[in-house]
Amino acid sequence: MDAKSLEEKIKKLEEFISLVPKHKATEKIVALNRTRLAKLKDELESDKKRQKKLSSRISPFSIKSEGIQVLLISDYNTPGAGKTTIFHYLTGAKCENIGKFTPIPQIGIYKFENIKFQIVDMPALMKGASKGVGHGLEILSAIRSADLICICIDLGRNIKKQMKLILTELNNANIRINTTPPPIDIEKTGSNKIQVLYLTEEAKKYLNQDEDIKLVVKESGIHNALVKIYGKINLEMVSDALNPSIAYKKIILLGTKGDLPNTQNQFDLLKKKYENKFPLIIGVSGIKDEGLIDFGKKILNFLNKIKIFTKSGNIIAEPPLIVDNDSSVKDIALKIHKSFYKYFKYAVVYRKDSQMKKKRVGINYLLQNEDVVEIFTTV
Ligand SMILES: Nc1nc2c(ncn2[C@@H]2O[C@H](COP(=O)(O)OP(=O)(O)OP(=O)(O)O)[C@@H](O)[C@H]2O)c(=O)[nH]1
Ligand SMILES: [Mg+2]
Repeated sequence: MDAKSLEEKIKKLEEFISLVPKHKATEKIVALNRTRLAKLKDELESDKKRQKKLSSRISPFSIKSEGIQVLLISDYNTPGAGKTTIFHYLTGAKCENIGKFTPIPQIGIYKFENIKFQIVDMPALMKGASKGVGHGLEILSAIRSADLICICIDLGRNIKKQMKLILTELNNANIRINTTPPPIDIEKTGSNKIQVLYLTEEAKKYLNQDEDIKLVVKESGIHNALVKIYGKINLEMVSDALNPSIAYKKIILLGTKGDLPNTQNQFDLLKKKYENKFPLIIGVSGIKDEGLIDFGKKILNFLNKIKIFTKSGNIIAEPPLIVDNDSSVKDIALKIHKSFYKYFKYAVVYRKDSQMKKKRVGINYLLQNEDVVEIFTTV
């Protein structure tokens, strides 16, 4: 009767039920209280769900993505690596937070040639982030869904130490850097056996590892599957392909505070030591703004994206569409609306700096950066 919270009521009731002597006379009272207990537990469960829903709705870490999402991250240090300074430079947001620790993500828009990038200034990663330290799980989960991650490395501090902390936390969180998912597809079947198909010449080189590949698949608890291999693999990649929690992310390095003394050596070291894993390393200085002038162009290149304009009559639509650099007319048609694909008749492509200038093409025609496409349909 004294119990106030739901948890307390449940605890007391459980105690009560366990203490009541079980015989005919108490049978009913126990049964009634058991029902009451079940109801209270039910209430508690829906309470928890409601709270979770509420907190996820208002969590500053649940970021609605807009345009190409770019996250700024770094290790935790005082003073910081310069994320908020870069955020301010790119988005023009108010700069009163520079030099103060950023505790929750700050979101702003950076526009480059009418292309929208959503820049997110994240709180710094602390040691143990992958175990939940300092909102680490929320930060890592945001990293998993971003289009591009910029690791900011303070060139005025020990580079290896900063890189080690960040790479360790990313690795613990199963985030793979600048690699594509392994060329393996695993489809579960009802056939009660594991069959491996080697679908390219490169893949056929692994025929002699057939048994090992099957063993790794079985180890994950799958006993009936079709494993399709399309290219160069190893057993680790097979086990990666079986692990849905692995995320493959595009990541670049920004060496910050390039205006401080001796930072050229530090930048050279950063390049030498990490350019294998990070093909794009940019030196920036919040004071001179070097390196960030063409930032949009650099990152579109790095992400292998091209911009395609669509045209209808005499009007070229703005902003352009941003698509992968191996996109065809079909990808554009589908991106505009599936009816453009369904009722596709032909397209006209206008290409600058080419003899072609204007060409009538089919649905599988491959596009180039800055092409203008006009699609004609049968209806
Ligand atoms: N000399 C120099 N100082 C910089 C540069 N960029 C940032 N700073 C200074 O470094 C300090 C930290 O900068 P912030 O941009 O707040 O760093 P942060 O990464 O956002 O820091 P946290 O939010 O605490 O993780 C500030 O005092 C900045 O003025 C730069 O390019 N050159
Ligand atoms: Mg900050």
